[in-house]
This record gives sequence, structure tokens and C-alpha cells, in this order.
Amino acid sequence: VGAEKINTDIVTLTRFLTEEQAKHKEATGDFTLLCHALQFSFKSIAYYIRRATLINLTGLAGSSNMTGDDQKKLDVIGNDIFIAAMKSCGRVRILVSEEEDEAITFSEHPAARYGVVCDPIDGSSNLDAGVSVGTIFGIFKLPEDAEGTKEDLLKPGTELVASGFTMYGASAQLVLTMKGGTVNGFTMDNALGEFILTHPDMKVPKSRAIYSVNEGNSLYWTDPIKEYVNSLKYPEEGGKPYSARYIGSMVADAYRTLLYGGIFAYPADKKSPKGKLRILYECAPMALVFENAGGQAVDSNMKRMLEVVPEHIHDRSGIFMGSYNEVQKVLDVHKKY
Ligand code: P6P
Repeated sequence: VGAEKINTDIVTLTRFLTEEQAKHKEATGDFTLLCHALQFSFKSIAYYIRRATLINLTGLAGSSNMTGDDQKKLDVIGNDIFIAAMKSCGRVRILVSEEEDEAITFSEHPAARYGVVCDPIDGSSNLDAGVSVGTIFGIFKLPEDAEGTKEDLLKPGTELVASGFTMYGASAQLVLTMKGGTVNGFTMDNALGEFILTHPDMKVPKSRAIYSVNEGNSLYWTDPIKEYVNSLKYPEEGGKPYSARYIGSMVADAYRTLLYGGIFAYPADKKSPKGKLRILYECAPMALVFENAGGQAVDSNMKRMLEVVPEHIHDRSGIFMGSYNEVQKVLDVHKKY
């Protein structure tokens, strides 16, 4: 090996979780076991996503035994993998998935103390175009008197004990944050089969001239949003216009915003009065990540996203999230209305 020093002190997600647990004397290890089941589901989903293009587009031999029955859509496979992992770890009482109309109660584990919300494959419509998709998740700790019903999960994001997302891009990137904690990024090393800590203590830049919104909806936007976006595109004398970056896959737009800064927005508008993105398993988990990374996240009423309480498990919301100062600009425009 050349003069450069090989880093032999690798922090895997497994080691990270062990060290996290050691910080909490009262920890029983349940949360750690739940996170190991989570990481297994991300590894499995990553595998199928890599294969999906080949199998879907070429019917590559062996696709039939992938599910034992006819070729399932990737969303369904991702959902099945996620449910199986959460059920088998024995630490989850109740699960809400974007793919399931009703909450799933694991009656086999009445004493389990956690509830999980997830979107197993967010942005899957982009898959055939090779665009990065992802899994978004949130973890709630259930109160002692929890009934194991969906009411246990109709909570504000401030009650999340952890959240994050995995983006299946060139490699699988996991972003994980705990309540009151830092944001840590892990990159999947396929040779080791481990998530490696590559982005410790991620902080979103306070400002960045990048805006990420589907301008195809501008016909339906409210006046404050029109004024806000125009102020970025047509700055006052001497100002430089913002760059537009919109992938149309929330995890990909979120990951870029977390790394580079800027603002991601999916406003509620006349076409989608409640917005498009889901509170429980898209907006709230992302809002916890951005707040813990030093950013902000608000809904279309300019209310702190983490304080929004869904009435139903699939409720939607408008969302603005990203650099602290960029979200502040949206808040400031709304103060004029
Ligand atoms: P639009 C993908 O379908 C998704 O749920 C999110 O991942 C993404 O941010 C959004 O919808 C894109 O929506 O209306 O811009 O295509």
C-alpha cells in the first residue's frame, strides 16, 4: 500500500447503533434491534431495485422465483420486505405503510414498544427512468397504555424518536437522525454488506440559491407562493437568480438539499388543497432530519411541520423544507399576507 493511510477504524451502522445504545443507560436494546431490522430491509430493497430494471425490462431468467409467484411490482415487494422485517424483529407493535390502506397491528407482539411509519419505495414511478428512489421512515415509542391502534401513530413529528430515509442511487445512502440528536449519513459498501458512516453530523448550509419545486403547478399556486418563487427568479436590481433543481423523487431532492442547501417545496395549491406529500411517512420524518441538521420545515400554513398532527394515517400536507434562511424567506413573504 502507498504512503496514504488506510482508515482501519471504520464505523459501521451496527457499531454506531451499539455506541448510541451505550449512551442511554436505560436502553433495553429494543430500539437497536428495531434498527437492525430496518437496515436489513434497506439492504434487501436495494438488492431488488438493482434487479428490478433487468427483471422488469428483460424478464431476466430467475425473476419468477424472486417472489415465487407472478412478478410483483417493486412497491409491493418493498412493502412486503419492510413489513416482514418489522414483524420479525418483535419490537414493533404497529406499522403504517403508504402501501397499506389500514395500519397493521402485530398482535403477535402485544408488549412491543415501538410504532413505525414508512413509505417503502417513495418515487417508484421514476424507477424505469433510472431516477433514485428511496425508503422514508419514522419511529415512535408507544406510551405504556398504548392499545396498538392507529391512534398511537396519529401524533406530531415532535414525538418521533427517530426518522430518516434511504436513497437507492449509485450506492444506497442512509440518512438517520434521533430525537434531539445529530443527522448521520451512511453509505452502503456492497463488498462488506455494511452501511459505513461517511457523513457524520450533517448540517444543511444556512443559505443556498437553489429552489426545488414543480413549476408545472404554478398555475394553481397561491399569491404568496407566486410572489416568493418570482422573487427567486427575478431578483431585485443586481441580484442573481436562483438555480432550479427538481428531480421529482422526494428522497433525491431531499438528499441534495441536505448536502448542498436550498429549499424543497411541495406547496398545497388549488389542485391539491391539502398538498400532495403525506404527513406521517414523508413530511414529518423529513422535517425531523432537516431541523436536526440546522434547517427548517413548515407546512402551507407556515406552521412548524413537526407540530402538524394528522387526523388520518394517509393525510397530506404542503411542505417547505431546507436551509434555515431559505425557509425563513417563505415565512417572511407570508407575513405580508
Ligand atoms: P410531482 C413521487 O411520486 C412523489 O411522491 C415524491 O417522491 C415527489 O417529491 C413528488 O411525488 C413529485 O410530485 O407532482 O412533482 O410529480
